[in-house]
Amino acid sequence: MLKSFIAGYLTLLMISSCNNQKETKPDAFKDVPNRKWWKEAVVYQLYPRSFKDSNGDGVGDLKGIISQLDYIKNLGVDVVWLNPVYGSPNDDMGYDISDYRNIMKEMGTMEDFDALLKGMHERGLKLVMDLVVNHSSDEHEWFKQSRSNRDNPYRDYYHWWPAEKGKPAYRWSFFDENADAWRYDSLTNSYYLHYFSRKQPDLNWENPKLRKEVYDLMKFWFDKGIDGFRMDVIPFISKDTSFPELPKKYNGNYVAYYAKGPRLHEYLQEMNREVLSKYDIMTVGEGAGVDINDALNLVDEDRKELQTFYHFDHTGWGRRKDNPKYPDPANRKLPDLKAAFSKWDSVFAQKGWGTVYFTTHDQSRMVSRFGNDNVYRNESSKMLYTFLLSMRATPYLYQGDELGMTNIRFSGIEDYRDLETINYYNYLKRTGGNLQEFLNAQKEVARDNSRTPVQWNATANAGFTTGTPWLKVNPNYTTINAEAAEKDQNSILHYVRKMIAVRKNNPVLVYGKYTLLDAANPEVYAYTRELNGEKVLVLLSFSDKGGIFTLPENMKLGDEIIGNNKDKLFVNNGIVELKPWQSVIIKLN
Ligand code: TEU
Ligand code: CA
Repeated sequence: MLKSFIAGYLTLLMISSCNNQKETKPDAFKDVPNRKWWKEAVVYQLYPRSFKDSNGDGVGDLKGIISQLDYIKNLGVDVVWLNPVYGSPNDDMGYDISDYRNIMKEMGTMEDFDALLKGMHERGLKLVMDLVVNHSSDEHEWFKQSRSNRDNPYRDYYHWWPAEKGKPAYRWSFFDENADAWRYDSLTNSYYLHYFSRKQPDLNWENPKLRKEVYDLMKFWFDKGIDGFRMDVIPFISKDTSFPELPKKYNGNYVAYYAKGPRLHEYLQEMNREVLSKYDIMTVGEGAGVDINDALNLVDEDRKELQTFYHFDHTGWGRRKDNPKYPDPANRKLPDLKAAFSKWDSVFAQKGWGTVYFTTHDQSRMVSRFGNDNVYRNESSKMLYTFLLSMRATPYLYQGDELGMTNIRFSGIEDYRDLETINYYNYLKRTGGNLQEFLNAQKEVARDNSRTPVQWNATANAGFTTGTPWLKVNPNYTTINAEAAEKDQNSILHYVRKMIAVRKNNPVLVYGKYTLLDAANPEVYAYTRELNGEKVLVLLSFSDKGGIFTLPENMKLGDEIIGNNKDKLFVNNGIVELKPWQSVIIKLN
């Protein structure tokens, strides 16, 4: 026993830790064909309400972002995706737009916006805005007109159902307290359609006038110089306007049904022709309801629709299959997570391009959900970034994850600001549901977990605001904050910068072929990436127990490119023993 241990120790591979990767080698990508800047870009998602408040009203704003542009630039990211900053009554925090060509009062002015865009471009950062055109706010002028009279010229900008035809077939609503997407409006004795809240009526894309309005407003922003759009629930824009009962084949899956409208591709091709093709910009569609069979059709270059979109497959991981509003620890099996990401890699293996992310403003915190936000917060955050930045897809990094921010886990309903949580709570209350069970579940699932203010330093309210923040600051800001991370060379923040630089210096991590290894391994996620004869191995422990990985025959480990652990990787007779949440990228000889 002791003898074999010593023998093993002697064969221990000594791998030198990574050298300075900060400077991007200019020629690193020179042999790669069919390059696109948006494939190579690293995107930082910025939720402006919670980023930085400049005037003490408790709400983040454009001037606040401007004050932190160097922080963003220093991460090494290329693109910022900014959540909606347009005119909005904020029923759904900006996803209910009342004025598409203006800036929300709380966020600042159009002058501030122009200054922000200029400041970003001066630093070589690109700006991607949110395009929310499946629905508008009910306070948009179009809707005010539309609902006023059945003969109003704006009537057909939305979907109306005259009450004399009887009640329309049921449609499920994401956010309505009654879970019903048709709402009766007595003003014209009609129902209007809203897949989201009742203050978010769905726009009628059947109407060419509405489509032209959308294309015009897109041009308005492109002409200002923005670099792209993230398109909110874009697969939902086309509807079967006869509104039949939900077809049986969907088996109650409204989201899948909503994403399969009959004219979706026609609209996207028209949008491409009229607008997108005229600019060098990037597009990313929010792919709610899109399955692997539809996916390529949206992003196949030859079809001229979108460039990329993001899927939701891994967001059901660790959640109840029948109702993802509730966590289910039994559904947290690593092989399932690998299968989801591997499946989506294969969809775009020949054509098209994907994205990869863990957190968004709609998902809870990365480290709380996929890592261990307690004892292994540092290691597991770094491991998760190693994954995001070594996949063959455009990575999206969400604000605050680079600091290892965690779920806030509110205990009472009064702390929440998100309508999804509040309206579902009211729905359960009305229908006699289990409120305590729901509140417990929201500690893990609620969208507000990722929307708490960015923790800048250890002063009051984490330096986010001098006033009262619109959503409470996580009390752990006294230790988890940007200022502390900056001073600590071992911080997640420093690692993220290093890992971004590694991606930028290693085209194999962007374009290389992805091959999953040891699919059934319950603790280790292992894969290779391969490009032009160069090959690397990525090993990731997703466990408090670390994990064991057996090297395939003939695999020869070379230099370590990056690792999240100070100690050398332990390799004994072809067996790699990973420490808890350890991650490493190694060259293969
Ligand atoms: O989200 C659309 C979407 O698919 C949601 O169902 C999402 O999965 C849900 O919020 C998860 O709990 C987009 C935006 O990202 C979201 O913030 C908006 O609320 C929604 O559209 C309506 O515009
Ligand atoms: Ca403010």
